[in-house]
Amino acid sequence: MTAFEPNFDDDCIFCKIIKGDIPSYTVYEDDIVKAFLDISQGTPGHTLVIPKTHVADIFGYDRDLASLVFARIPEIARAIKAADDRIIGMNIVNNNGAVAYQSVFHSHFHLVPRYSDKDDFR
Ligand code: DGP
Repeated sequence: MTAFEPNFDDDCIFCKIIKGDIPSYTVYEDDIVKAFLDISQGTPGHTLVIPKTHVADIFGYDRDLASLVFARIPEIARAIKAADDRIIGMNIVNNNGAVAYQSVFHSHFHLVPRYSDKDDFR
């Protein structure tokens, strides 16, 4: 496996979550990623997947890091779906840059379970 060397930004709220300095509800965690519930639940189970190293946005990934992080997203999505048989779909959203509605500048993927076509999430 590629050597993975975490690098944290002391001012980053998600780096603080990774280090445990800010509490979060962990859905999944390994050496490479952490998945935790979004503080603002678009739908029940709305989860953020983040690399366990500080990368501001999609433009900061090299191929090795992308391979490690992206490979885990389908597995985490499947586990969330398997946890509740009411889940029939999922939006996976990644905002990059303030103009694209990114508000936390540590790259993250929103996994938003869908329960029906009436979910209040767009
Ligand atoms: P975005 O707008 O794509 O950058 O999404 C950032 C998300 O991060 C937003 O849905 C709310 C979530 N968030 C912000 N601060 C915290 C926090 O301290 N804890 C958790 N669990 N989520 C947070």
